[in-house]
Amino acid sequence: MLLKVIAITLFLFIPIPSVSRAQSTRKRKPAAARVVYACPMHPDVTSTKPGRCPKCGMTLRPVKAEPSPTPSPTPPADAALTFSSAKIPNTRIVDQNGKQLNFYDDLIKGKTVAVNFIFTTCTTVCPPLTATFRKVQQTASERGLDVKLVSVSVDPVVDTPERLRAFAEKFNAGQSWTFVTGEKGEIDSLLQSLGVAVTNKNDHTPMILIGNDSVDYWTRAYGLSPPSRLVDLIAEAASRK
Ligand SMILES: [Cu+2]
Repeated sequence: MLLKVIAITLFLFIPIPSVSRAQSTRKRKPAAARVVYACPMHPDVTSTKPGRCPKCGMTLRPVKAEPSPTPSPTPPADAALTFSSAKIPNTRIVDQNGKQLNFYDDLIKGKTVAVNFIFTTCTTVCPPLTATFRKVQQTASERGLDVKLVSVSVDPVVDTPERLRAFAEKFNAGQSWTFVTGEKGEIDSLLQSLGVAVTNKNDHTPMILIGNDSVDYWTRAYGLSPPSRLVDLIAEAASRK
C-alpha cells in the first residue's frame, strides 16, 4: 500500500520538473527570435507579454526585440521626420455643423494646425485629450497665436455631425476648432494617410500632429502633454519661415 502511494506520488510528480524545465528552456530562446511589446506613444514602456501601457492605456504592439537591452527613450525617427504636407489627402469630410469640406484645402492648407484623433463615446483617453485641446485653444488665443485645431473622429459611423457638435459644445470649442467625420471609407483612408489608422477604435493613438503647412514643417506630440508645452510646440511651428 505504502509502495503504491509512493509509486503514484512519483508518477504524479516526476513529469512536473521536466515540464518546467521545458518552459524555462523556451524562455531562454535567443533574443533574435523574441518578440517584445511596446507602447506606440511611450517607447520606453516595453513588456514581454501583450497588454496595455500603464501610462496611457494603449494596447502594446509587438515589435522586434532590439539587440540592445535598453530601448531608445525617443520615439522612432520615422514618426517625426518622414511626414510632410504631401501626405495629407484632400478627403471629403463633414464638420460638426454638417458642412461638406475638403480636408487639406479647407482645414490645413497654408495654416498652422494641431490635429488629434478622438471618438465621442470613448471613456478613456478622449475626454482628457479633448480637455487638453480646450486648454490649448484658450492658451493659444491668450498668446495671440493663430492656430486651427482639428479633431478627427476615428469612429465616423457613430460620430455623426450632430454628435460631434454636442461634443464640441461640451468642450467649449470655438470657431477655430473643427471636428471631422464623414464616410467611413474616406475617414479610414484619411487616418491611414496621417499614419494613425487602427483596426480597433479603442487602440487609437493619443498623438497630436502639429504643423505649419505653409513651410511644410511637421512634428508629433503626446496628446496628454501639458497644454502649455503643446502651445510652445505650436508657437514654434507657427514661427517657422
Ligand atoms: Cu479614446
